[in-house]
Amino acid sequence: MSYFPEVTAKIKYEGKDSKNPLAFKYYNPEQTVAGKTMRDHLRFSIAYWHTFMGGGQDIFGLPTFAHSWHHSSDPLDRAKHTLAAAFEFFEKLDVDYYCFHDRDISPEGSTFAETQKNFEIIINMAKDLQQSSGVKLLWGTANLFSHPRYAQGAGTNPNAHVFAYAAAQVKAAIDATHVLGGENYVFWGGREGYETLLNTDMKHEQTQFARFLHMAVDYKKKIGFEGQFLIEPKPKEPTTHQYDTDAATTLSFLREYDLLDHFKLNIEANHATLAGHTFQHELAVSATAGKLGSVDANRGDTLLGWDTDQFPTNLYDTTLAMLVILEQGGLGSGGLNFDAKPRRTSIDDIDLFYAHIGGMDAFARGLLAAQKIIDDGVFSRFISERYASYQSGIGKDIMAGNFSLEKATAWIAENGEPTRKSARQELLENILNQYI
Ligand code: XUL
Ligand code: CO
Repeated sequence: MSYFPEVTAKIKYEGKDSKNPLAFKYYNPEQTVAGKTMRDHLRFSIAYWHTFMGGGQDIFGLPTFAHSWHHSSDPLDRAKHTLAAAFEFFEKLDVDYYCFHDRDISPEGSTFAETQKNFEIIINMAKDLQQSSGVKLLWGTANLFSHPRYAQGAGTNPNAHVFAYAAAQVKAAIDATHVLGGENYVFWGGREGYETLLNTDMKHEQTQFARFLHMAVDYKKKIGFEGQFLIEPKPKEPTTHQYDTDAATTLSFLREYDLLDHFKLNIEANHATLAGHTFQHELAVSATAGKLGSVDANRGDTLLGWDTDQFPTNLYDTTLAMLVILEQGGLGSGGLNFDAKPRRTSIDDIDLFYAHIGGMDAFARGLLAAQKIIDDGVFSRFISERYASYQSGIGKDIMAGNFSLEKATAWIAENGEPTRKSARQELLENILNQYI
């Protein structure tokens, strides 16, 4: 049985002049770029929740998609069909990785035990499908935000009973990720934030959230799970104030609560926009701290201002993102996970293919442009010259900690006014355009 009968073969690279909508124009998985295949550079991953569980619903409207794998009225049967459709999709799109939440891959039961039973059945099936297809798990995570019990948070819930429920759910999700050989495990603080300080003890919530994460770190060590723990910053939606607002805030939280050694960040493009930053900024803040672990590749719509989770198509964004990724030496155990959904008007199953093909081509072009920028030393040469005064004389003393306010006063008395230099922004932007 096929869920995607219109796609009769694996999607292939046909080059930029191809008119075939079911072909890659730029993503050529086996093409080598700076000693590594495009496949290994980009490590594409499919987000289970959007691609297979998304129905096209939004806050004003009902689902618009009618996927064949959702037809069964029995939740577990539906989950099995969905999993089979997912692996057919991974193989036809020729993508090596996927990501899931516990509650999108398997249904919530009427008790905790029944939920765990469902999860176990589906995880066993996923294990077999991974083995037969060679597709791997980039990361697993727990959905601690959809169920009404989590309305006031999970690790930050004012009720310890809810905290315990969330902790038990995370244990099962880490176990599943471990069994499936997941390369990472993600914590997105869905409802870990607050709406009003009139009912919130902020210090308490942050401290209990840190306890939650420490418990996960202890458990990871105990079972020998080698995957990387990741935190995914997001500034708002669903709560007004999220504790993991952006990369800098999250790094500071991890440092304050002695968690920094155990986590890296999963940076999502649309979350960066919502935080009032560029995607490149959030990637660079993480990479500068040695903490850029993985990427949720999508884009927002600045005219709408909410988390639209669109597929990435902007070549400036993909090029500048790949520049940061290449400069830090690649994605490591992370990947480019398409946390993105087709618009609710793109109602056909085939639209899922078009959407992913476009995103993959956009990142392939970003990779090629970024590598050329690096090879030509375009910006790196300018930047090192811009800071050259710190290589000798007083600059060297400043960086070595051998300067002081008194020395500065004496030195300025002798040397006077500095010579001003242009930062050349427009020229550099013109040069960037030559590479896009
Ligand atoms: C929500 C979001 C999540 C995380 C995983 O905005 O991005 O899907 O990626 O929980
Ligand atoms: Co995400």
